[in-house]
Amino acid sequence: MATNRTFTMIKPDAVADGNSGAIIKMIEEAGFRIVAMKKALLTQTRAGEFYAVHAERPFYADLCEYMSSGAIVPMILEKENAVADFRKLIGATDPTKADEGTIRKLFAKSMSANAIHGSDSDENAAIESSFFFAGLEQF
Ligand code: DGI
Repeated sequence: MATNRTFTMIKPDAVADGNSGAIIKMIEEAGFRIVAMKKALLTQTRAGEFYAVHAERPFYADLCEYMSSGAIVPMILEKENAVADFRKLIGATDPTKADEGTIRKLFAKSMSANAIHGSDSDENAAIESSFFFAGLEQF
């Protein structure tokens, strides 16, 4: 299977709770290599651009407010089958439905404050990675 990349960000609830280190440890132990990483703060406008696909959904305004409420840790990750394997590692969007041992089961507080993002396709992984990182920041 080919090595490919996915994009993730540790969300404001998990960063504020001091769970970034534990989450990064789980990611590395699951075999992902960190290609790029930083700490960032989104404005509501930038959060809205990132989640533009959800613009018509009822939770969109709350999502943008929440995603700009505190620092996040965006990362690009590399592994064989990265997108699908990372979605498995983070678990379901709704933490009450997330499997035992997943990042969301362990760290998410609610459907909105669900600790971590993971791209849902190779195409979106590339778009989301370039939203946060220039080519020269990827090693
Ligand atoms: O790829 P995911 O993050 O698992 O889920 P998604 O791309 O469908 O939605 C993006 C984020 O939007 C998700 O992590 C949390 C939020 N969200 C999605 N569906 C709902 C929601 N928030 C609320 N409050 N209610 C929803 O139904």
